[in-house]
Amino acid sequence: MKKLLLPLVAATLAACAPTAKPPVASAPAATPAPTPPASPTPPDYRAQAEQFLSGYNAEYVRLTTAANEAEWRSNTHIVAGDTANAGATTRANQRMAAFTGSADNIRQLRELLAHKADLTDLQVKQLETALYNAANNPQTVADVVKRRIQAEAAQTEKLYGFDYQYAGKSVTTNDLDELLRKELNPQKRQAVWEASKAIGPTLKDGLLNLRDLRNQTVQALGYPDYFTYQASAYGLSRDEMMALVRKINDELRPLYRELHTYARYELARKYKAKQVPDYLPAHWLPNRWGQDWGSLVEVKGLNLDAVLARKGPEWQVKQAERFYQSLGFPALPASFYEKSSLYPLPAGANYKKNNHASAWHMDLNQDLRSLMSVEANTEWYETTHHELGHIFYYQTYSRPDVPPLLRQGANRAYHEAIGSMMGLAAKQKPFLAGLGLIDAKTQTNQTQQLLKEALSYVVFIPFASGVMSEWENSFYADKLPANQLNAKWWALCKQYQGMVPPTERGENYLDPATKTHINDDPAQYYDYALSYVILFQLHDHIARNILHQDPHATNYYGNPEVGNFLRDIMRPGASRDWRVVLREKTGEDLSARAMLAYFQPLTAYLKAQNKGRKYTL
Ligand code: X8Z
Ligand code: ZN
Repeated sequence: MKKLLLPLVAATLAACAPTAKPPVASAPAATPAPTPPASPTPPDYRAQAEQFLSGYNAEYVRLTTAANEAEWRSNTHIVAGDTANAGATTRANQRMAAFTGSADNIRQLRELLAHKADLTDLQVKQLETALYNAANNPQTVADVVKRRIQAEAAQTEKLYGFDYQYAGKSVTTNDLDELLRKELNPQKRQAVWEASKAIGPTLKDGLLNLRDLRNQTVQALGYPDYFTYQASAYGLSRDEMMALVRKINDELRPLYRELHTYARYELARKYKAKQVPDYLPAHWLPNRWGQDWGSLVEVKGLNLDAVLARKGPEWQVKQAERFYQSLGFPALPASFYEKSSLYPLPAGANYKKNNHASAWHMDLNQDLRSLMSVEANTEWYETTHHELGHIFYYQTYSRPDVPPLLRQGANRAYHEAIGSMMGLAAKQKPFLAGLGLIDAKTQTNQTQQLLKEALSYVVFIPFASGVMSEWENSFYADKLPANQLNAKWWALCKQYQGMVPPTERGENYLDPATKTHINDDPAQYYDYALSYVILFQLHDHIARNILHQDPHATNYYGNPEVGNFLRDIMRPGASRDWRVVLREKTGEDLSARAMLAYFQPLTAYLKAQNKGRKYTL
């Protein structure tokens, strides 16, 4: 997702703030109040808040729509040297900032929040969300905000306008990813990997500038740094967030250690290396950042790539939509297909587009769009389900009961979890067999399937909760010095992923900046780590308690109860506390329990495979 409200990073502080009031609208109590003593009428704070919020929400929708339209153009039509789009985006975002961060709005929000006890829960949540948004744009430091908005637009242009070169030719990131999945020659792999990192240094000045501007912006409303600001959307301090992601990483570490050992030996054999390296060379892995190794394993009888190659990219998108519809979600509006940008640009196009998938809630209502470069392969099949998860989330909470300010996920991780869970479910054998994509009678090896899944989902955790979160925590909150950016990155890659670069990567490179989120979704990559934990919690509940199926072999297709379960979570948007929602829907708090249980059967297999091998983590 992440492209909704880029300049605002809207989220809710209120999610975890316990309030004593019942979650009711602003209607007066049904029983008549006793006659009040004759004294001046107390101010009706609920009515005041209602009036303020109705004006605020209307303007918020108007400005968000305009900013999203400009951002959409900036992300789908990038012409080298043409700054018109960046200019328009900057102006739209500045209008948005001038409103959301205005001194007048901040004052009114604070005044109303001083009377929390007199307001409804829904009002408090909206006011707190608006104040959270204000902290990203406070007009008390208007010049800082203005420079940040300009710098963000310029960084986006650089990031998505970059001309990747390999073997003397311009290539897309899809091309590079495909080569990293398929190329067998280690020298060529290294050249591909290096080509994918060439963008890093071009983003360095911009990123350092953005770090300072982002920190200074939120400091004006009392947040010590940008990382703390982002974590506060979960109701967590920076230390609490880091403790949470470290715990998740620790819990999955024993399994990761087995996968790491397994991969070192398997890849050394595959690339005919003389020795098994202690740490995985980054260019051996089938992903630019080593965050997903799923394509290393092909399960006989379950070759999804072969199926998808026959069906084509358009079918993938329609199939993902059909899956959601089968659970009772409505069809996507025609405008989704008319206005989205779903496929790679034609060869020879004289402009570029953002190559990273995203889902957009343009008008906080029914203008839903996705920006992708879908090709017929398993990675895009998964990503399509992921993005449609955001889209159906937007659609589900866009209703009169959810005020525009709260049209967000229960927290950001929930928004990431829904579609990722559907992507997991859409790759399981009974689902594929039910659709006739594979033959149900074909024998497949369940352990190999579980191994393939672990190489995607478990392997992701040290990257997301370790490398990315630690680096951004250190970058924003500890002000990592400019001459240690790359060294810190690779120290974390070694520590968490057990991965090293093919050659020395000095400070003339900036490898973290090759990850889009470092530039344009700052200090929130832990969202994905948390989303994986949540997705297994939801999937476990669906499999066991709704479908009564083995979580490893489910078929959600056509089950309305699964749809109802998901819609119950999605419908309130951010108007309910995310912890309460999780407990209510799954019976447990946020926990890696379900994820660990899912992969537990793999441990014995990996231990047997790794017997006698050297462990280095
Ligand atoms: O960025 C994404 C989505 C868009 S919200 C495609 N993901 C992370 C990534 O690609 O790094 C999905 C999982 C991890
Ligand atoms: Zn997403």
